Amino acid sequence: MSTFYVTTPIYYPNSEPHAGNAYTTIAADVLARYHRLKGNKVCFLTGVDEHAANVYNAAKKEGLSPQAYCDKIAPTFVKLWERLNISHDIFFRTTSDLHKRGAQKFLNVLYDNGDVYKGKYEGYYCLSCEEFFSEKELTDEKICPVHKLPLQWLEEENYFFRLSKYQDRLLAHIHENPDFVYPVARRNELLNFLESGLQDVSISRASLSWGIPFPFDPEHIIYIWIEALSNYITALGYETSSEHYQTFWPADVHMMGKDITRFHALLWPAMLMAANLPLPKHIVGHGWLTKNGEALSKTRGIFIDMDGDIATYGVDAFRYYLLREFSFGNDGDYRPARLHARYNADLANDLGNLLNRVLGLVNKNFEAIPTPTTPGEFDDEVKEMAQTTVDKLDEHINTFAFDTALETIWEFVRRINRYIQQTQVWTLAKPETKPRMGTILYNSLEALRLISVLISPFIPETAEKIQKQIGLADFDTVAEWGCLPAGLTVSKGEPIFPRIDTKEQKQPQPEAAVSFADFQKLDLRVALILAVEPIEGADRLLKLQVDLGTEKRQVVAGIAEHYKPEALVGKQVIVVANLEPATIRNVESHGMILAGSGDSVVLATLETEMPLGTQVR
Ligand code: ME8
Repeated sequence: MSTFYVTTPIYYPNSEPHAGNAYTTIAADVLARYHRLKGNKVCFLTGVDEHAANVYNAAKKEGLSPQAYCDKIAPTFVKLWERLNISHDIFFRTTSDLHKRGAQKFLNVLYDNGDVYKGKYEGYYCLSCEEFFSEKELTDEKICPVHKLPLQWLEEENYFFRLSKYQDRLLAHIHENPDFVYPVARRNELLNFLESGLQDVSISRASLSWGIPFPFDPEHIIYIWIEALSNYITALGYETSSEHYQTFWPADVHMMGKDITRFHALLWPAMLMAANLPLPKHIVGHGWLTKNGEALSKTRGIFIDMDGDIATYGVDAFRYYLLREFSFGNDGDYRPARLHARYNADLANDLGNLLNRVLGLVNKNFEAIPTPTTPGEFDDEVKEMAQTTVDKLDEHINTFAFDTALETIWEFVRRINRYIQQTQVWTLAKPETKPRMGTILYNSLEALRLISVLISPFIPETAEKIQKQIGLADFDTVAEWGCLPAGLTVSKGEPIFPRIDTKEQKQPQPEAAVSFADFQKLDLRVALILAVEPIEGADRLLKLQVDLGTEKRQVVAGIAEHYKPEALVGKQVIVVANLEPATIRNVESHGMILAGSGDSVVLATLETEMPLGTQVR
């Protein structure tokens, strides 16, 4: 059995957790759940980084001891993780004895190996980042580039770690292991930084009292980052080299935001090299979640209303939105209207309606899940797609492309919707076609079972609901086609994602009546999308080449936020062929593509394909 060890950062408990922390933790949870699903032995670690100056200051403000303050805040993290269905194995606190003893042992090893020495340090320090900034990184105001708060001048006698000694080994490691740091942009940032040279880092503080004392000089406490990074091994039982530690170290994935990738990809590996320990396999630094374009920040009071959105849409919709909407390595702007749109389009419509429709047909026509006796058109295609979906999903998860992973599953969901449509299964209730009807419904339910397995790392509650409705007693984890037993009694099928209409949403007003003669002026034609390209500088627009049967045209469509270019090629659409040509963002457009346009945008198509150029009336 393979093992899989995934971690989140340990978060500062200077205040309650926010959506940025949730984002990282949900992503790590997907990995942990996915690997459990594959039968791997998993350890998922998260926790809090308690010995921080910002924690000390927050405690002081409330008139509490730092420990009492941590004891109050740490449980709010646990509570949020429960609410978000996070399946961590360890919630670690750095005020625990296990950590204190482990961190001290680790420092002793660094010292004994000759990589710790005493020297003098002075510089500008950010109490929120817990980091010194060099003059060249700062403007005259000496403001923290991350928190935009004034920095403090610190001068003291410190212990130093010989980070510079590891420059060449780090460079070689990152070059030789192209997948050590994800995504590539982050790797390049690090390589640039490394090329400019590494300096030794100060790893002790004499002026602070809140922290873990140096094992060989109790006047000093261990610099928070050194102590914090070591949590990834101390939590496993590094101190006693426990069996757990031996099983899981080195970590498979350290998941975090891009703000702290440098600590994890340079300082931490250098410390591990100094201690002769193996390095973690992947350092994944995702982008910033922003709100109205601004970074979320405990310090500056910019946050996302998680409670409100979860109360309205449910935990799974929140998890789904975060993972589906943003490309994982890039920044993403959180927009409640987009959550709403995704809920109605992807969850309620594509998935929820599919389940409901299939269960409805089974209930109406059969006593229980029918036996698939009568293969027919499209069955093999659906089965093949099931297998390619499983394979592609694995690839995407292994490269942390959560959005593409979900899109891959949803392509399959939409394929099953089309299967229902293509086979017109609801028309097959007559005795002579009923066996075929039973087979199509069996296949659709098997597809839904498989879909429930594949979505379970992302939206576990929904996955369970689907399996219960299908009639499975225990959660079935087999990601292979053909495992659904016939004969199960399915449930009536409560909607798993009831459609939500916002109150303020305006009901579309009927337009003023047009004459039939006016309507006839429109030349609507069936067309095939041949090629699609993005338009530079226009996030919402795509440039499409379409075939109208008699001619080819270029059309600009405002659908880039709803469709990926590659998902459009080969689709039949309806084009307004006699619209005046227009130039949009310097690109000529000769016609318009029809689409349903509400919370989401969905292309209008014919129920079954027709010859290109066919008139639509
Ligand atoms: O840095 N968008 O803790 P921290 C996305 N204790 N993710 C965000 C985010 C945002 N706007 N804001 C925060 C620390 N995060 C140290 C870590 S680890 C040995 C020590 C997430 O409470 C993201 O994962 O400041 C980021 O790296 C982390 O929270 C920082 O949490």
